[in-house]
Amino acid sequence: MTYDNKHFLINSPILEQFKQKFFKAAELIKSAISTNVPITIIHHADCDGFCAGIALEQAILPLLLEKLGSERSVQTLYSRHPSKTPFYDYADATRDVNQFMNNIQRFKNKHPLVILLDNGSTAEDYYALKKAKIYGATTIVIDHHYPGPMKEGTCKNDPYIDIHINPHLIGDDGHFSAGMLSAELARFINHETKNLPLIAAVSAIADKITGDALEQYVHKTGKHFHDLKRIGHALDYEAHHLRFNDGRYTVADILGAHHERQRFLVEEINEMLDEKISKYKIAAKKFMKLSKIGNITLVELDTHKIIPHGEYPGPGKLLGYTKEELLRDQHQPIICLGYGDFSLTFRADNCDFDANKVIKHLQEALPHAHVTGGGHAHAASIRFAALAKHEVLEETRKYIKEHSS
Ligand SMILES: [Mn+2]
Repeated sequence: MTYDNKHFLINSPILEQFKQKFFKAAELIKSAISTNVPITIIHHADCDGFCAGIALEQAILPLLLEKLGSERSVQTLYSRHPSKTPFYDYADATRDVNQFMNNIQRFKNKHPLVILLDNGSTAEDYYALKKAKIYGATTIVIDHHYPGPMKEGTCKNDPYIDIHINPHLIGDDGHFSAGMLSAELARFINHETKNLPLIAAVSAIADKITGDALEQYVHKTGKHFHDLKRIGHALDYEAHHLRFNDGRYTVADILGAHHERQRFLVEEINEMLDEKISKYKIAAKKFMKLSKIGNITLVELDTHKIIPHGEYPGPGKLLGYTKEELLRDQHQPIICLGYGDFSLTFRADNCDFDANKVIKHLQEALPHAHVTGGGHAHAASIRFAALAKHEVLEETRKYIKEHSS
């Protein structure tokens, strides 16, 4: 197999360590296209997930169209599904297996290639992944969430993943979003894919990624950080309303496919959102509880009682805005807990807080609370038995007091 391009968009020693995996993933996707293997992309329905999905879609669709000759035929062999959960949900895997088994029976389709983006690495993906695999799907996972305990660069889900790209597997955390990794892969699949640095940068800013890699993408876009952030904000709002729809046209427009529509979808929508969010911030400020643990500011907020269920922004975003509002300087240590009746969201900055360790502790200390979930060290969310809410909160405060500096 030859490649149109052997280099990444940016210089990154971390990406270099993965290069062979990127080549293999590109090869697998290209060979799926040339041998009529159906391709299903599943991605988290947030800004990062959509960016990852659109990057690969824009690389794959032109090649599929060239191979099959008509948009109609493309639609029989390609689909993309946003996932409301930040993991491959068992319900979604059930839908996918049912669909592809039907298509194998009815249309003599081949077993599909399932590509999971911004999803797929964590313990919560395990059963869904295994289900797709035992029914014959080939799977690629591009994720940046913590995959749980690792041994020699592999994790629990690996027996059910054909190619697994996740920076955690080589000991890196926080410098790559799924959108960045997917933009790089998109280029290896189809080097004519447009807007990739912008897609990478927007996804990363939305996911609070920092570091040299992000700076290189931002530089390549020729745009200001602030403008890229607003594109991400608009995309996040679009994703919220798309729910289970793939947003093939509007998301691509937000990311620069159509300038006039982009102006509406990004500029006007951001103005409206700024106003809406500033009102929610006033409410958050009034109802949050502040305390001090050493030099850390601890913020607690009943996020679910400020914004009506299902409206934008969701509890995690609201907590993020509250945190930004409280950060007087960029070095101030802060931990925010946003709770509902059976969920808790963590956001932290400038302290060595690791939400995944808190979660592990809660699971051991309160087995009856049925704590599930995870995410990143500084941004994660869990669910628990509603009856255990007070205990979960109390144990979390206790843990933070004992472990934070
Ligand atoms: Mn992400």
